Amino acid sequence: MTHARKNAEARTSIAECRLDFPALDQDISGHPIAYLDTAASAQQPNVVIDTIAEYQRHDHANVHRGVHTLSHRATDAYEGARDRIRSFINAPSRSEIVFTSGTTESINLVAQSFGRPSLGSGDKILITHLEHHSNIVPWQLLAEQTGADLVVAPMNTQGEVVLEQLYELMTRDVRILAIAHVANALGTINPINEIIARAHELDIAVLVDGAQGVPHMAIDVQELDCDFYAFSGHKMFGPTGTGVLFGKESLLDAMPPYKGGGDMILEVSFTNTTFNELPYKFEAGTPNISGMIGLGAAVEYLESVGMERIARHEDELLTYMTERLSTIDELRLIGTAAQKASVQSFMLGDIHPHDLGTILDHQGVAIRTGHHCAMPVMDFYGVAGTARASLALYNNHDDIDQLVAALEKAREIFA
Ligand code: C6P
Repeated sequence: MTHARKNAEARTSIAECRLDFPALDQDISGHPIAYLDTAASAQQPNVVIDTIAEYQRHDHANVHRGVHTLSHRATDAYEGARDRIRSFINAPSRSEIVFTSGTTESINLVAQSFGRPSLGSGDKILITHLEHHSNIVPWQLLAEQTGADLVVAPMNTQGEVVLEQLYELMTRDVRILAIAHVANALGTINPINEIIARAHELDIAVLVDGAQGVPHMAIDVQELDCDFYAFSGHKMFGPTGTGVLFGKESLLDAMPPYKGGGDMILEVSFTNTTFNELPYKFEAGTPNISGMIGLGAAVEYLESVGMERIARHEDELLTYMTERLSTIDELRLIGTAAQKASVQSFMLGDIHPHDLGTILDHQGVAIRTGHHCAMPVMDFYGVAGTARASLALYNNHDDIDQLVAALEKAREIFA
């Protein structure tokens, strides 16, 4: 049994998992920290920190290159992380797990390698109004490069994609639909099973931006039948600078490399270069070895806690948080979709979100404020930014009570 599994299985309740996260064992401005900013970046459990430190101390070398012991150890640990991640999202093959630096790179890879060679004028790229900039700008660049049109499906005031209109926009000339699993500014869970099935009826490829999905619910890419699924390590308790692109093998196989360099080739001459097999064709240069090993440990940690258990816990907390926030005078909830995960945006009277964030920080409460890299969503609600509290497996009712007390304090200060 590995360290990660022992660690989490020893915890009889999910509440005790908080003890696995050393950053949560500190005071900020004289208050215990209430970390409600996981949607921006999650804290890391001891097992991730320790796994990386162990690797750095004893096993570090470059991967896929050396015949010596350390290089073998590094390669085994790095490729072991790939196997773990494959199984975590139930991908059919390890060839379909491409390591990247994060969701942003995963989406850019698909735009440039899947989209650029095959799209042209008369083609359409379909996205929705509630996307993160990382799932907007790469498609705008692609549209400029290829002459394709970017089409945006609208949202309603609850923060849900208007499905009838999305389906009307799915026409035969749409080549790819890029859609968030969970919207980062609003917490909306899109019904992607149904959306993917509808898209496939028209042969539209679907990329799911899973940055806010993977950390909070069990993902099965075979059951979803998505063509691409992109996610980031640092939102799922792993290190920054790590990410994954799942892609169906038949699609990845047909795509040209995204970047050129070492490790992505079989043979190089000045007249002809042949490319490595999947997934290495897309992994040029020395990768983030320690980061991906750390991400493997994070995945093992998540599995040992149990994704169903995490989803239930966060659901209960989100209901509690929404109820408590609703009792505060002049607090306006932004994003009230019927299906939501882990995130609540809000405004408090006319207090600027950044001022609110600063006052909350003085009460030990960490939230994110601003546009959340989703400016079109902010425009929709007519605000420059919001305050956003986001949850993870390590949060509890005390964190939410501390948030509510700090918001009441902010109201007093601004009264
Ligand atoms: N959202 C947030 O506070 P990167 O930066 O590549 O790890 O992830 C980008 C990204 C893409 N899609 C969604 C839905 C996201 O939420 C994010 C990151 C953070 O909401 C930082 S802006």
